[in-house]
Amino acid sequence: IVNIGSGFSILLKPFSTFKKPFPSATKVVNTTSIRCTANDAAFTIDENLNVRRSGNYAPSTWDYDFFQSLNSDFKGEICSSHASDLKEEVRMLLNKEEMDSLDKVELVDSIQRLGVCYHFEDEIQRILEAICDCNEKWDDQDLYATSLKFRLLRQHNFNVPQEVFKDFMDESGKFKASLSKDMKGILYLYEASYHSTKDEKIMEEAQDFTKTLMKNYMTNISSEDDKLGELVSHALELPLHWREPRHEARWFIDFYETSSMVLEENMNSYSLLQFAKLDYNMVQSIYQDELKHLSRWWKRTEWGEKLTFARARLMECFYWSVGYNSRPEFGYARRVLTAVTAFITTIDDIYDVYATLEELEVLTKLTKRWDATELDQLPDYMKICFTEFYNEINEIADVAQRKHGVSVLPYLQKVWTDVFEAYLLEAQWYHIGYKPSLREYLDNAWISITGPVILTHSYFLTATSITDEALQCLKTYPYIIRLSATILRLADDLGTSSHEMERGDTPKSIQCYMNDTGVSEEEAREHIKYMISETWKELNEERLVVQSIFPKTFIDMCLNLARISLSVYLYGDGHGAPSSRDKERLMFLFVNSIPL
Ligand code: LA6
Ligand code: MN
Ligand code: MN
Ligand code: MN
Ligand code: MN
Repeated sequence: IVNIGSGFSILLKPFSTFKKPFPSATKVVNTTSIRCTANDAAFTIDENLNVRRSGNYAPSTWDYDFFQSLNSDFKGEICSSHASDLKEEVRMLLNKEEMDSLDKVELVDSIQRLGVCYHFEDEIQRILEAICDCNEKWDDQDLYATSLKFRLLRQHNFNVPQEVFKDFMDESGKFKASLSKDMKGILYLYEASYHSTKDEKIMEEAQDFTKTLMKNYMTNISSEDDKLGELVSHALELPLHWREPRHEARWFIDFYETSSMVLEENMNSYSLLQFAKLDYNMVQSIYQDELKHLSRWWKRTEWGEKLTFARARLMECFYWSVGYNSRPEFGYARRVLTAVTAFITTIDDIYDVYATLEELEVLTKLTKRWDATELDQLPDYMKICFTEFYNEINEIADVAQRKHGVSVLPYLQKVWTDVFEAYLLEAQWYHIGYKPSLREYLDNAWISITGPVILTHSYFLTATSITDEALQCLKTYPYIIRLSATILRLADDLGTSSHEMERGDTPKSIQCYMNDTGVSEEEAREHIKYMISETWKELNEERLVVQSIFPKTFIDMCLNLARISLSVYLYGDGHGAPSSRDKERLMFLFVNSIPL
């Protein structure tokens, strides 16, 4: 069914004098009326009688002048020397010998949640190794301590078995009912349970048990000003392990400051908090410089004026790139990945909305040959887009080749052409009204959501040295890429498919599952969420499997791609149709500093 040639054409009912897409089309397969349910401005007819649909996306909230006006006080010598003093105070705390192991792991946990653990990786590693080495007895600790240690160790790839929780269970394999009084312990067990792999029954039991208790706790909460309640509801929204770290840090800094965690007499946590705030603001000022640079690039492309049908989302694209890797030293990677994400956004709109099927078939063939001189065969808007696109990607490949002495372009070419083919297949499905099964859809959709593009570029942008083994593995897309991309796809479908269906698009995972099983949309959405959590378990497992092949930075980026997608689509379509909450989040991240 899907192998339709370029002779395919559709007759428009309300405009039946127009033949679409090309006047030369000869074979009329069927008399089909264009679905135009969104509203009456959802498409236009161009001078060659081609139907040009519109995604009906709003213009960007952020313009060039706004980016150029960004300004921060948190740069310069005085600021960095203050920060390095505070940093040494925190380091001394971490190195303190007389601290007991629970206090130490609590400190590590706070440092991580406050977003500054990247400064203390060696110290943290040593602390966790010490806990493993001294074969601490797990059985004389309470639920809170056990859960916290378990989570930290698993976060850092230490092998700690789920059986450490056996003592909290009764003979029938259920967690003891008496634990329900210990809400802090329950919360920490809940967070720990997200570090499980697929067949860990104790962890699964732990998650069901804690989730129910936490939900009850929230319905019975008595005081507005309940700090534990605040943590519990935050955790129920998304567990820590799934959260995009930078936004989480911003949230936690506020929480930490107003909770009893910082008592006035506790100078230790006071310097930690000060350090976290200052570091946050200093890194934010680096992001602002990157945004200024990027907005100059974006202006130079003139896509905003020339490709008006597409979403202009520079700020949102930048947020994706911070999500993949927020470290200050990865500025070049972020700039490239922001541009890549902007390409994806525009090209996706070309395939999904604006182009005719015939144009897409020609385009997909040409991009496979990767030859800019052939672009003449394409309509102007495609020429504008792909001239810039080739230049940038070739340049990225050059930079990587100069750095590593490896020919990188073939790898980039392959991921992009795979995406374009996946895009084309979806466009073909849409045009003939084909309804794939969920399985068939996902086999294509983890590629069409561009997870492989992002992660392949990420590898070349961040690896300190490139190995043959990693290259071999990248060529056939390691499973970890598929897992991460699957979460991205499912999260995107949860956030964007309502609008996509309204506008007209191929069925997405929710609709495919409804077609497969006959369930309601609500049930299908629950199923997709369940699939996300099952995929996370595999991701937890796979990150260990590929440790010997890929650098830690790359593996972290695979997990972070899953995290940033859950974040962007948490309140709806935070990429295409950002809500006021999405905009507020971007203000927190990139515009407003934290008062010291
Ligand atoms: C998805 O839009 C899109 F363009 C993004 C930039 C977000 C995901 C991509 C990354 C991580 P849309 P479709 C770069 O929901 O058509 O239109 O595949 O994607 O559902
Ligand atoms: Mn860490
Ligand atoms: Mn789309
Ligand atoms: Mn698409
Ligand atoms: Mn989508």
